Amino acid sequence: SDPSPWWRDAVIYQVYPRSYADADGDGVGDIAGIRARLPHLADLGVDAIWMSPWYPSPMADAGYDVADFRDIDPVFGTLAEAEALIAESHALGIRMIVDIVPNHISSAHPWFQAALASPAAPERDYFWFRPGRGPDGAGMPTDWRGEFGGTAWTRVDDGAWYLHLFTPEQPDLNWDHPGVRAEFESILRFWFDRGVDGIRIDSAALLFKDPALPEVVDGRPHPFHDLDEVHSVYRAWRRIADSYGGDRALIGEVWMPSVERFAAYLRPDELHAAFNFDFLGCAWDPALMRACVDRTLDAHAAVGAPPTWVLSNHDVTRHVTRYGRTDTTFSFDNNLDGTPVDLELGTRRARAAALLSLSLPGATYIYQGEELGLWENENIPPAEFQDPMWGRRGHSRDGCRVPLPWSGSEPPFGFSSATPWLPQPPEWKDRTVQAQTGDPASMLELYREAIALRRAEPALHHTAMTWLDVQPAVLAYTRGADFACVVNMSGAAVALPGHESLLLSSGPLDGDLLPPDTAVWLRRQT
Ligand code: ISL
Repeated sequence: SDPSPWWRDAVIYQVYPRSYADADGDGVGDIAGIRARLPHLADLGVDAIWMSPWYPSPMADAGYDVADFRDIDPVFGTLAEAEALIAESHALGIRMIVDIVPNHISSAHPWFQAALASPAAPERDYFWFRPGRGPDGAGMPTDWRGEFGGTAWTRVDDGAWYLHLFTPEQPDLNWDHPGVRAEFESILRFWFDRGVDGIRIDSAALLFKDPALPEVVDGRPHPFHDLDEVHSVYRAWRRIADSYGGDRALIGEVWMPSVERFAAYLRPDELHAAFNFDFLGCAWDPALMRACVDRTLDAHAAVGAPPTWVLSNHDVTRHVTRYGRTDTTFSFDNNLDGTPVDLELGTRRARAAALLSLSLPGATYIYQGEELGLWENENIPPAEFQDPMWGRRGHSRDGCRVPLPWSGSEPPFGFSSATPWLPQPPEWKDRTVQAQTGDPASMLELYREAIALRRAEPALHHTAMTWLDVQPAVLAYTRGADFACVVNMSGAAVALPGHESLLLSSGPLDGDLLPPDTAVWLRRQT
């Protein structure tokens, strides 16, 4: 009933706990490190933290293989420390969102261990165990391909196969089983009872499978993606969230080719918000970007949900690198084809993109390190890759997961006293928090200033945006009565539209001209 709940226009910062800060000196980030570095997030001015998984896990998929949703992995700390972090964040006015992974659990989870112990174990029904095809059952039950590439079935000692859309260490749960529903509803309550303000739902459109296990055929309903039954789960979760007083948010990771199917998740009785992968995947191109913004606004307006703006996360190539690619091809994935990357260009565009994503209507997500202008580490030796996607798809997500540089002039840059779990580029010496603090030209000070202005600027809260016509390769729009954002995506400098004052600029101006790949926030004449 609050007309402007926090999740509608929050700035939400994704903490990837392995790589934020390491207090205990094992080379892996931990909760004690996050607590010690909480002032960084308070100075940045974010409204909320989204914590990637911190639960006990064999770490086959960096913690997205959860063995116990009600505790904390010892590498990160203890449940008591997590509770202290939630309290300390709240004391700073920062909300906490935890990550729940409902499609699968770890093969080390007691349910799966019990299921393995005997074909007759009732726990088998929590999963998708099936006999194989062929006379000796040696053929996989289906030809489904896993989400990371590779096969989606693994055979156990008694001859049965189980389904895993990700790695074999992540068996898929059977959501037709009432025990699975009950367990996750209880897990939601467990974290809401500990004061968390929201839940990020991993792979939210998976969960259900067509029990007939048909093959994937173009033009036929997909057997395991976006089945209608999934909505009943989120309706139940919404009732639980609402029972906590109305400001607990459900935020879905919903990758969906169709805007309509995507919007079906965003309803007053389902999810509050979902990540905008359309925007994340958009190339630095004015026509594509404008069309993407329009699609986003239309789709969300139709269902009354807040748009979200996401530039990077722990699964995709960092956007300094994406925007720095000097050809027009575009992909989330690593630069497998060796396309040249101009990091100076990428940084300039990332600065402009920050002003874009922080001034569009809705909520904005920041992936840790983006406020430092970090680029993808494309020089990690394959022998050091940790990501299971590497072995299955020939692509590693490790380059965007590298530990943050805090201080000093060489690795580990204050992240740890030990060697970090992934190598940091020595060139990050200019991108540490320490090096950037107080430097008005730095990415960090740009983010701090933009977030502070956004917070204080009434025109940036609960107002619509209207395009301003400058020229086709310039994205310009107004918010409220007197605020404007202008992003020059053309190859030449353009005249700024008339304004009363300049509020913020992503880079140096050329007199009254806005150089290419530069953005400004303006106070307009009224
Ligand atoms: O990573 C991707 C593209 O590079 C996506 O296809 C990703 O696999 C998908 O968005 C699901 O991601 C989430 O669940 C995975 C986990 O590995 C990812 O880190 C997580 O964000 C399995 O839990």
